[in-house]
Amino acid sequence: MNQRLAVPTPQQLAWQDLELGMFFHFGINTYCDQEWGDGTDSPELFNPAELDARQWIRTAKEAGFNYVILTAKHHDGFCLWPTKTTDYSVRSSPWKNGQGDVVREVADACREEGMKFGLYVSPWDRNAPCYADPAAYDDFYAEQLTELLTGYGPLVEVWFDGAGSEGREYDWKRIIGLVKQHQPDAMIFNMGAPTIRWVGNEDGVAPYPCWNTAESARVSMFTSDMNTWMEETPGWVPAECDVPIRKRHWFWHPNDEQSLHSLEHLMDLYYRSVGHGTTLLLNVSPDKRGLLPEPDTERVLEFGAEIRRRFGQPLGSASGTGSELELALDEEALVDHVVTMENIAHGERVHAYTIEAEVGGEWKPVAAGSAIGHKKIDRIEPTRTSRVRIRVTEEAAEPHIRSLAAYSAGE
Ligand code: FUL
Repeated sequence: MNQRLAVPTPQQLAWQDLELGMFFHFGINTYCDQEWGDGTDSPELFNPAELDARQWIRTAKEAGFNYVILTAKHHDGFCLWPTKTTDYSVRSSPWKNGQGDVVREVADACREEGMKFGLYVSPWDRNAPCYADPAAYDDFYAEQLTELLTGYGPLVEVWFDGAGSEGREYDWKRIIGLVKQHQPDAMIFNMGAPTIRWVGNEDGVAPYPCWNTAESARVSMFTSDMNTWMEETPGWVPAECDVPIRKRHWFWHPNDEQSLHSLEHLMDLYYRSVGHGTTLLLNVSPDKRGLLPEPDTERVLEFGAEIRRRFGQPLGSASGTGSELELALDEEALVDHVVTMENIAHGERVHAYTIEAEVGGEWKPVAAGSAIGHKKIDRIEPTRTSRVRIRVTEEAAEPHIRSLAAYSAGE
């Protein structure tokens, strides 16, 4: 009965536990007040005189983020590392007299701070003349990837963006082969033979239920086409929700603080991403100086603090197998959140469940759902109780509940 259930690899399992990632969109666009460069902006513009990758990583860490992803190359083709493949890179910029390497600085800061590090490498390249020749570009892209996969230590994720590549075929067999060869533990985002998938929007929210199994996902924001994944793509392909902290702006823009999302909005995203069992990849863009701007830093720290305030300390928690699990609290409390996790190493077994609280000697339903997967957060009507239980009403196999926890978050 269990045999048909998809299960994660140990690497996927570890990645799903990370829950919060920070995206850094940084590059030539940062200097041009634009989201998509066309590959003609001069490298002379790139000069992050105060660049301090430690400030980025410490902020991420202090806010409770567990991995970061840097745009090593966005669609404009400008490379943040001194690649041998093109002159369109930091090497042609005045920054550190062309001797700098942003990828190196972020990788070093991550190593020092114990932060997991990943890279975004846009397949679509608007600068490379060879882009027009698919075979030549495959060679070029493979070389760029090899530099990144071999030069900067362990990577947690490689982010393959479908934007601009709608309808274009790359040599995925070769690309995925390179990732597997050099970074066998890295997650592969959405293309080729992915191990994680795009949630399908850039709003930072997952639908509910958001099952961990999938056969395809959308290519990009600009098409309703679904990706064709290679045959060896695993059945277990959990979703990642990406969203910029400034409304629809992935790169930094001057005088744009009004587009910073509110704390309330970010908390809503948290409930609808992590709370629906996915990871949240929140973009905070470094500015022209090469620093995370103060208002964004403050907001993301507030966000982390609010997550800790609500979910840092449960009133109690229980774990176990079977269709029913009870959590007895030490004393009666006002419960307003119940957070359930499956032990997904055994697959996603729960298909329907009810959460009940004992009130006046009777079990009263307070929440119900379908998927649990890595995590489900149920915000419930504040209920005074000392006993909470989950009843699984539909299951693929015997449920393994990693944790059933109750909280009094005051929200
Ligand atoms: C999209 C890109 O076009 C945006 O610029 C950004 O990089 C986002 C994460 O993915 O597809």
